[in-house]
Amino acid sequence: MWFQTLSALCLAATTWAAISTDDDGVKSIGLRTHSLQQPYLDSDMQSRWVPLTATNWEIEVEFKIHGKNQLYGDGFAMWLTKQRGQAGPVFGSIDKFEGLGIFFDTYKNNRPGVVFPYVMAMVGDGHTSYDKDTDGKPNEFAGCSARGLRHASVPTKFRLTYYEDKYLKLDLQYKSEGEWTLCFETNEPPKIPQVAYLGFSAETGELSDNHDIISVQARNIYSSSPSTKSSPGSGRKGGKYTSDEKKGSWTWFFMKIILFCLVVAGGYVGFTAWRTNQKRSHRF
Ligand SMILES: [Ca+2]
Repeated sequence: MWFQTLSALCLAATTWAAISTDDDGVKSIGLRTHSLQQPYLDSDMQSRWVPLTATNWEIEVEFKIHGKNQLYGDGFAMWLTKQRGQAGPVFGSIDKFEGLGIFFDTYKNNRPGVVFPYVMAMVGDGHTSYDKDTDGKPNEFAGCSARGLRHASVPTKFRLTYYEDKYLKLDLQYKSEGEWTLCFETNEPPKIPQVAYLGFSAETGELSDNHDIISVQARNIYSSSPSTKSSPGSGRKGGKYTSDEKKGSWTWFFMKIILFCLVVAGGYVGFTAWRTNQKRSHRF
């Protein structure tokens, strides 16, 4: 009876483990306040700057950069900054920001030998200016070229994954649907302000273009095992993440339960065999 109860408990534990873990061993929960999809209830994106307090998160954005003109610019940005929705010269947002900016730069001001559109991350300390004349080169944290990002034949998306103190990765989808191209990944991520506002901005000037944010899906991630799968990208910071040191505390927890169950089951079988032997020896 006792053994049956224990078996049921073990089964429940393994079933639970199977349900709560996805292919990559990553558990996550959607952040509705940080997500946006059709039908849109508010038309003013400027009002959407919401504080992101999650420690580990993933933000997936579908966007579309398009227009009729031969010459176009300048691009758009996603922000995770201490500042909230203040207009300025950096892709429409405030300069000398504190936090992380991801720029989708469609107009090459001056970066010889670099293919545009260029996607890059800048980590602002609250004092440093973005250098528009060189497309942010002096303060680039990481980045990649993405030829074909504008007017792509498939829905264009980016996915930014962040594990505090461990990992930052930017993936892009613009070549074919379902194919993610690594832009950059690093296991030395920047410090993001404790309260950082998630927002978007775009800039046009003498040149114009359309920068559409179609959907935003933000998720809180609970696993500590970032995916190590990666395709070669032109990321500046290599540093492949190794998940050996922390293989996900939940997986380890269930492994321990299963091991415990195996030991108990083994003990029970041994005890039964011993008792049967004892009975036999009593008989003779
Ligand atoms: Ca530019």
